[in-house]
Amino acid sequence: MKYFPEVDKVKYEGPQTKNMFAFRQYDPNEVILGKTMKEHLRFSIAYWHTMTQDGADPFGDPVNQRTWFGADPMETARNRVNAFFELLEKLDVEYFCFHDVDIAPAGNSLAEFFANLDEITDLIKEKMAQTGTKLLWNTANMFSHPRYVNGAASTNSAEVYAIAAAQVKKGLDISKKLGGINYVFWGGREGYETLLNTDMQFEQDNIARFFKMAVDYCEKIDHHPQLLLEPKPKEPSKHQYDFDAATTMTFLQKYDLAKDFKLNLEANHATLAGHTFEHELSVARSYNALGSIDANQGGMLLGWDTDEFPTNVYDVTLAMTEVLENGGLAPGGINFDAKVRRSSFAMEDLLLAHIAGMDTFARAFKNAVKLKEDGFFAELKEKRYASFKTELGAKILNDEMDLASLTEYALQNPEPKLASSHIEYVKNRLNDYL
Ligand code: XLS
Ligand code: CA
Ligand code: CA
Repeated sequence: MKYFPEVDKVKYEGPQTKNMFAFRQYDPNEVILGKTMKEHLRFSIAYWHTMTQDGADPFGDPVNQRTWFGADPMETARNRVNAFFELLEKLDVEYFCFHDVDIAPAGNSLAEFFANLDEITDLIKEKMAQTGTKLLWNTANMFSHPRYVNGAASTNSAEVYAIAAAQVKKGLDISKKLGGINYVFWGGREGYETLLNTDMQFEQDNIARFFKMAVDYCEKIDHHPQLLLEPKPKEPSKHQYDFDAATTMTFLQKYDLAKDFKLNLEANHATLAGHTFEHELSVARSYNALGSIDANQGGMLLGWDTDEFPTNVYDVTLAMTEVLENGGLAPGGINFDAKVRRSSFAMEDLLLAHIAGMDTFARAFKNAVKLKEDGFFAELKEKRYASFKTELGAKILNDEMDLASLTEYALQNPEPKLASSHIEYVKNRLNDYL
C-alpha cells in the first residue's frame, strides 16, 4: 500500500518548475562551503504534527483525511510507521523526532503502554535499517495525560513524579535502542497557574533533581545523546519555568547542569516570549548551548503557538545567519515542528508543506552564505565598534582602565562625535539578498 502515490521521490527542479511535488530551492546534492545542502541542513520530520495531529481546533472536529487508520489503535500505529517512512524517503529527509505517545497507544496501564512502545519501536528500528534514516531526538509527552494537570517534574504529587520518571527512563531506553542522537525535554506543564498555592523554589529544585536522574541514567546505560532543553514562555501553563533561552540557561547554571544540556530552540516559542528567533539563537550561542532547532513560524496577529510551516524568507535568513556563525547545528538539526493549516487536510499537503519548509530553509541558507561571503554583517559590526580599536578602546578591552582613569579621560576630551547607523539603508541593502 502506498500512502503518498503522487510522487516516487521529490526532486530538485528549480524555481521555474510547474511540478507541485518538486523542490524549487532545495537541491540536497548541491555542494556549498564544502558540504552538501543535505549535510548542512539536517532536516527532520516531527511525528506529532505530521502523523498524529488530526486537524481539530477548539471550534472544530478532526478534518485531516488520513489513509492509515486501521481496525484498532495498534494497527493504526503500525500503518503510521509505514506511512511515515514512506514520507521520509520520498522527501529525502534523513532525521525524525517523536514523543512516546505519538507512536504508540497509551493502552490501559503504564505497562501496556510500554509494551506497545516496544512493539512499535521494533518496527521503527527495522524501517531505520532499511532506509538509513536516523532518530534526531525523541522525548516523553508528560503534559497530555490528566495525571500531569499540575506538571510532571514540577508536580505536587510524588506518585506522578514517579510515573514521569518511568516515562523518561523508557524514553532513554528507546533512544539507546534506536541510536538517538539527541534527547529533548520540553516542560509542557512545568510552570504554574498561580503563586497562591505554588512553591516555585521547591518545584524548580525538583525539576533539577529529575534532570540529574536522567543524566545519571544515561551514564548507567552508557548511552549519551546530547540532552536538550526546549524553552517556551506560556501555553499550556500560564507561567512556564523555561521562559526563554536566557532564563533556561540561568536555571541550568544554577543547578550545575549547563555541562550536560544544550537548548532546542523553536521559532514560534521565541516570538511568544517577545523575542525574534535570531535573538534566541544568538543568546544560546553566547553560552555555547545552541543544540538544535524546531523550525516553524507563528501567526504574528495571534497570541498562541500556531506552529505554521516556515515560509518567511526574511526571518529564516536571519536565523540561518546565526546557525552559520555557530558552525552548523550538528549533532542537532532542523526539525519541522510545524503542522498543516486546518484547510490543508489532504494527504498530499504533508508533502507540499514539507517541500515549502525545506525550500524556505534552503533559500535562506544560500542567502546567509552569500551575506557571510560578502562580509555584510561583519563589516557593519566592525564599523560600529571601531572605537574599541583606538588606544582608549584597546585599554578598556585589556582591562587596563578603571572608573577613575576613564573619568580623567572623559574630563580631558571633548564630547564624542555621534555617527548615524543609517539603519534604513542597511535594511534596504539586506533586501538585495533575499
Ligand atoms: C510544544 C513543543 C513540543 C516539543 C516537544 O509546543 O514544541 O512539541 O517540541 O515536546
Ligand atoms: Ca518544539
Ligand atoms: Ca510549538
